[in-house]
Amino acid sequence: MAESPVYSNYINGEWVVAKSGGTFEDWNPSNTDDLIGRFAASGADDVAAAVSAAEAAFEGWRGTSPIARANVLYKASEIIAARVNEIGADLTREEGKTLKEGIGETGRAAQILRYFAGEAQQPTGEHYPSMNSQTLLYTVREPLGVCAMITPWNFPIAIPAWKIAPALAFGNTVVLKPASLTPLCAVRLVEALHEAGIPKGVVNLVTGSASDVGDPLVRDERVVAISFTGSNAVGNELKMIATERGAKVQLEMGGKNPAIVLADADLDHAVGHLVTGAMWSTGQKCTATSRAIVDRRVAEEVTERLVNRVGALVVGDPMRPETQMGPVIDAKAAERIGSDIERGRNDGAEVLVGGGRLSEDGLGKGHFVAPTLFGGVVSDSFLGQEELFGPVLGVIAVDGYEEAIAVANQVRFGLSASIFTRDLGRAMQFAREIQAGIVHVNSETPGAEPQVPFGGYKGSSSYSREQGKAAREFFTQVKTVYIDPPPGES
Ligand code: UN1
Repeated sequence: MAESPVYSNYINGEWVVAKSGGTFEDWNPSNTDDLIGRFAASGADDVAAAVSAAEAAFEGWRGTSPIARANVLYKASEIIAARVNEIGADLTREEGKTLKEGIGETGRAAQILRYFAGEAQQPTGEHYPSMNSQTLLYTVREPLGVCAMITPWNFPIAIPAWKIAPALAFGNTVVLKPASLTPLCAVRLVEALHEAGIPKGVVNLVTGSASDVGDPLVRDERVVAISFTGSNAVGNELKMIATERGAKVQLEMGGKNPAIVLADADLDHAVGHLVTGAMWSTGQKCTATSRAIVDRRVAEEVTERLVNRVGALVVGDPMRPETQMGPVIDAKAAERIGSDIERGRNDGAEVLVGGGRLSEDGLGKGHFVAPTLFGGVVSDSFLGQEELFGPVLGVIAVDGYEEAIAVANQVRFGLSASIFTRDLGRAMQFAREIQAGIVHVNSETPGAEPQVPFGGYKGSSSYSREQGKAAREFFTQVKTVYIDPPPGES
């Protein structure tokens, strides 16, 4: 077997091995013979060194002109854009989404950096009238300090970019702990920032497990803010630990996203979006469509079309251009999704397409799960309530809009939601009544443009929002300044 590359942490502007000297392995989910590389298996000492570097760099970076900060972000975006095919291929090899999606996500990371280069140059305060006509009264937004980012494997470059870019734009310094299943994309992002001239200590990368790296990072008193995307179980625990010591916390967690199809919808259009919303990226998006809530009058027709479209999806090696759906992230995920599907079946829902692992036709070396369609899902069941985080879509038939919206809202999550209809009034009513942070009319539930806020209602988030102007709210604090002229002068 060829020697696999070894990647290091990035601390204080240098690539350094873990203090313990240990490494962990990163494997290709499509091919269990393909070892992508070894990464630093870091611990509390490495975290402490990274936080110290970020702390020492903070005064310099906050004092750097926002225009200069913007230039670094812009340059990093250009570097990533120039390497989009190369990094996109790394992403696909490491995460398993199709090459088109891997390249698309990398382009999105470049776009996010470009956007926040622009944001860095926007006004950050407001001028107010004062009770005293001589007083100059204004607000200014200032950075927080050392921010930690704990990022998931499913968007291994876009999510680190959308957390790091605003943090840096507004003058904070950063320690990134990426998911251990996808550390290579984090390395690629940090390489771009390094080459773009980010000063030493401003961005630091520490790889390793949640317990050895995530935990000490969250507990470090010098880390003043934490932005996390991942599971509800981890997010809620993190929040308790961090808020207890007074840190600012932002959580992006699960979804059980509904797409309502009313009887007047363009069914072909709706079904196309249901399939891509549920199955692209192998359903591993927190914004993926997992419940098709369909008016009973068209349920049979929608189901029939879904059966055809889901059944025709080309599953396989995500590097091949004809592939539409790759593997899930690892063996554990494949097993869990397999048993969740079993549970759905035992609850009485009917598997209409797929329904298990795929290992024939050369797929035996990867973690492949068949795109799966369930009919007859009951809202109040495991399949109707729980996030599977895999390529599984359930159809719930309902009697008209009123039942559809009630079912749509009957879950503990509220990230994104769609409705398909030609009735503008209904669409507007849906936009008002749905309990979700992101609402789509006549388009799929996933998707997040960098210039608008991203986040969910209820159990999906922690009330704060990412991206757009909302990112500024999280990564800054407000200072209010009253300036009066010295006595005798006016
Ligand atoms: C998208 O829908 O394109 O982890 C982005 C996730 C979300 C990002 C979704 N935080 O899936």
